[in-house]
Amino acid sequence: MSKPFSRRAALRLGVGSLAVGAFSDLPCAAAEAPTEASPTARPFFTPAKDFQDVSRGDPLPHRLRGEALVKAGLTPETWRLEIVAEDKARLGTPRKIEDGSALDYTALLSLGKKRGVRFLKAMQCNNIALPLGQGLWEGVPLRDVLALCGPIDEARRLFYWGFHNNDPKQIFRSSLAMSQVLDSPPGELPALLAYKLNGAPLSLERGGPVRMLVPWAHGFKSVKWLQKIVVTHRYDANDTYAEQRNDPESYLKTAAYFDSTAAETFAKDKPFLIRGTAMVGWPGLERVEFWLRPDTGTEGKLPLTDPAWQKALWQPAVIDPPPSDWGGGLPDGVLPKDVWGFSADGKPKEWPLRFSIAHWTLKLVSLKAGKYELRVRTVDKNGFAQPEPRTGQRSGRNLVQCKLITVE
Ligand SMILES: Nc1nc2c(c(=O)[nH]1)N[C@H]1C(S)=C(S)[C@@H](COP(=O)(O)O)O[C@H]1N2
Ligand SMILES: [Mo]
Repeated sequence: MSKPFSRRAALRLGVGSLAVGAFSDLPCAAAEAPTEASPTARPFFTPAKDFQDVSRGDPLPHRLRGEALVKAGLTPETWRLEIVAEDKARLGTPRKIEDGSALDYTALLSLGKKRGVRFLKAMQCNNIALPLGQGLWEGVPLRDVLALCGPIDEARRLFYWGFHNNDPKQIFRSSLAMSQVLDSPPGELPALLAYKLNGAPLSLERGGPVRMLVPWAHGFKSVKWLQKIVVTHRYDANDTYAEQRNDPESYLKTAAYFDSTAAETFAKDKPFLIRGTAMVGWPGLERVEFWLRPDTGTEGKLPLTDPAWQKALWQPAVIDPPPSDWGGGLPDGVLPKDVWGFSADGKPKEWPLRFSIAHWTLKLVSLKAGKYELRVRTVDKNGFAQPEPRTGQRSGRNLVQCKLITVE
């Protein structure tokens, strides 16, 4: 586990205190809290069309138009969700296309009027470092939809997939344990069927009319163009991504990323800002911190076994406060009152919120001319710093990034 830069470490390095600005005679730098308004000017929500897209299909379901879209059941009028049982599992009232009992969009939205949940979430792919986009999502808990089909017997997992051009080879599947679906703790975000993003109906590009949304997990659990749910007696995950050496549950990890890892040059004697994003995973975010040292000429490569990691001097970065204008195309730029994690006065109960991002900023001052390696990392609320203790990257990219900086 990682401790914050300690008094003992300070003494070892010959610096008496942690006071900001105390580092000017190290080869490193001093950090100051940024004062400019600019760091918060970054839009917090991503417009739906600007999310990085991770979609399979030939043709891609979100490229279908007109009659093809109607045939695919991907318009609000034609969308249907089948909910059936397989194997030994049983459902009291399965919902099938063939007998007209499949759930439709109107029924889902009217359930949403009673049970709907609004919440912030960043979509992050386990194979891509930076989150793909973040928004205000709205949907209805999967458990409330399933309750329409009860009683449920002998079901251990729930499998689901979406439109796939009616070609079995194109199915993109995911799954949840029945207890993850039915027994999520009250007050915690459940798995949902999402039909709105940033106050607008969920676009086809983002998986509309309805997509699965698993708030705590990497993107592959959040299947787009959702059309089929199967409760099963099987106990194993059948996720398409489970074949890629990752953890099929894939809870989001806490990690910091530079907005750009590209090498940059700055003018001496002028403070400069470095910005980035922190993903707040299941273990929450305690702090973001940085380590600056003279360039060692390895293009920023530093094996995890290198003793330099143990001696690193980590200093705090500044996490941006909640924005007042959330951006992203939200009507009037204002959050609705009933967003998960916010109190009645419209303020978040804690910041940053789990499963969403925080922006962070570094303001570096008093740097001597030279070349530097800059690294940032998060420490989660369990006291674990990136990437410890897990170094494999198949279940989320959380290696400590490095950015090369030249001051001249
Ligand atoms: N039907 C379907 N759903 C899918 C995918 C897909 O290829 N097909 N890709 C998944 C993966 S791997 C990710 S990371 C997210 C990306 O969501 P986005 O395209 O809305 O950013 O969607 C998930 N849902
Ligand atoms: Mo993904």
